[in-house]
Amino acid sequence: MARSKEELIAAMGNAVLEMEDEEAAALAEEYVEAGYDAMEGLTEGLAKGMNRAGELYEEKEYFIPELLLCSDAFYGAVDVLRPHIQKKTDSGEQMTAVIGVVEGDTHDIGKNILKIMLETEGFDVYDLGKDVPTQNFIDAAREHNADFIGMSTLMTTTMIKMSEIIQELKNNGLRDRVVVMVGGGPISEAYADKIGADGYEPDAASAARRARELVLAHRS
Ligand code: B12
Repeated sequence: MARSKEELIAAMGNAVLEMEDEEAAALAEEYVEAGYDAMEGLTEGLAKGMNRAGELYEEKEYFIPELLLCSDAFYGAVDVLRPHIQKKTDSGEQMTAVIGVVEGDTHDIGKNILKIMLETEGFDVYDLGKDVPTQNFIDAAREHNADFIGMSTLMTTTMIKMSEIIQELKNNGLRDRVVVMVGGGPISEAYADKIGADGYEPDAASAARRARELVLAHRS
């Protein structure tokens, strides 16, 4: 008998957690073939499995090699789901985002989820990758005439780079042209306010929705 959406979502999360890359991809195939919602499979299944792996790392049950294998399983299954994620095409607005993980930080799983969510909300996304020098954010914002800049960091030691980028946007006369959001584990609304960002959200789905609202409000 075909498995229910909830069963497959739970199984995908477990496959990520258990580092079973082939199983995770096969479950994702079964999930999309059954016609279930791909976005929900990503946020409720795969991402939750990755978050749980993060908790096990904090509890010293998993270590870096395990996390890398979990992220391999995560990405393999994301590749299966990604073409099936519905984009909002009704907006009619053309919006451009530049995103990246700040210099010194190579944690990019959250940023990669943000990219998918922003595309879903109708943004054209230029992804600068991880460990991105400040100047690259400035150059990309200018080159692509960005409406939105999203910066990510998971480490307290690299948070300062976000403030540096905002300062450089000001120095280059670009700050008023773009909406800036910040996110990642150690970031908070209070920190976003302190450094003069326009917003913060704790997860990528709400971040992308807020990005869209802020960009449209900024234009009007
Ligand atoms: C997975 C992981 C790794 C993986 C990263 C794989 C990869 N490609 O990303 C590996 C194993 C490589 C790794 C390496 C290291 N790690 Co690590 N890692 C983690 C871990 C366990 C989970 C992070 C994660 O992926 N979470 C899942 C994703 C989905 O969540 P997320 O990134 O927060 O993203 C969500 C939101 O924050 C939001 N979001 C993200 N970006 C943005 C941006 C915007 C604009 C918005 C609005 C929202 C938003 O949306 C996302 C989805 O909903 C965390 C601990 C933890 N529980 O967070 C430690 C952690 C971040 N790592 C840590 C450390 C120290 C390291 C290392 C230095 C370890 C070492 N000694 O080598 C290296 C880093 C090297 C470097 N310079 O970058 C520390 C950081 C401590 C600190 N100073 O703050 C942590 C907190 C663990 C700890 N408690 O010590 N790590």
